[in-house]
Amino acid sequence: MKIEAITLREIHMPLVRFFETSFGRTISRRILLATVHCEGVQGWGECTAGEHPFFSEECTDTAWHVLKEYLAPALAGVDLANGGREAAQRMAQVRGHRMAKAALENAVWDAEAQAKAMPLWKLIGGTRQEIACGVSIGIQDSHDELLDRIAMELEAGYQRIKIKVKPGWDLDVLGKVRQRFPGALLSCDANSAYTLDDLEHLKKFDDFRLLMIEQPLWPDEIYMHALLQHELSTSICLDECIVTARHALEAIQMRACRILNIKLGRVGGFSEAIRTHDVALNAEIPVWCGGMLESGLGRAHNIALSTLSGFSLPGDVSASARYWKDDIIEPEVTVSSLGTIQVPDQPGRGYALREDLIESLTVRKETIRPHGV
Ligand code: OSB
Ligand code: MG
Repeated sequence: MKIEAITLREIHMPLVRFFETSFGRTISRRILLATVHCEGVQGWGECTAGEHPFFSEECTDTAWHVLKEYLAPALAGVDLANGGREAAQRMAQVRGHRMAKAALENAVWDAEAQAKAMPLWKLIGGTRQEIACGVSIGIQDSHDELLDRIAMELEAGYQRIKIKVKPGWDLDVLGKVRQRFPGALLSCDANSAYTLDDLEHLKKFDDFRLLMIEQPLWPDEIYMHALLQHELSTSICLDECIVTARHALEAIQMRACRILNIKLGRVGGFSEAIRTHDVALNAEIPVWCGGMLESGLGRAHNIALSTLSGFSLPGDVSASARYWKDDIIEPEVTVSSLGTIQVPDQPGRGYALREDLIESLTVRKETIRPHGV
């Protein structure tokens, strides 16, 4: 598959409601999209970097720089015999910048699925036609607001509730949530807000029958999570500190977690996400697909990823309408009253792009062509 040119663009999309984590509040997204133009087919990928380097080192502007100066030039004009996997290999000279790489690699997978007229989820080896959905609910202005939101999402059918926690928004909140929703499948995500000095405090999380506590400690630390997991009965799920399949293997061997969150951007694209999934499946560690407040494009790719057989827990992949007034895909992602998404059977990602809407949301755009063309 020949990459004739690559278009990068930045779109601005206001969230229907703010989303707050231990590292800050997001009210509007600046999202980078990459389009690979290949012999009449356009593959699209989304960069999941945030507006600021708070979740990880990457942000919208570092991704734009690295995509424009290094990653797009590494692929423009190249004939990829082995699709997305080869795209990843050709970008490997750049260290890190995984979310930037994933935007391009996933665009190549998207193009390959269209060129082969097969659903993307089948191309990556998916096995299920329906995926289970949970929601991630941010820190709110009040406890009552949070309880109301949880009630609403459970009523809508979502199978698992995850709440964000941080020092000062944790034990009291979890206590109230448990009291009001004793039977809910409940987890929490700290986004690295604690240290091992908080050990006695973190042990109290065991009182709430949580499915998991996600990434309680440092974003670059696996071993310390192993020490903590040894002290907790609640399962730890790692997010931030697993950026390769090797990390997943190390974490599993160290018993640093019993569950893994896999994000396409965090690990650098479909090929590493599939390898990470395979490592977990082999070790019988359940995985689920995380979210990064994606537009419909990234959401469609998350749905495809979630069809791999090891994704046995409800993910953070939920309905478009929870994030956007108008999503950039057609149809929007909808969730059934049983908390599931039906995986589309059409070729490619299975959701058309609303290109006029995308154009109207675009604030910058640049096309990279092969050298000398
Ligand atoms: O840690 O999973 C996370 C959003 C932004 C950055 C990090 C995370 C999240 C979420 C939201 O939890 C998941 C979503 O609804 O897309
Ligand atoms: Mg997380």
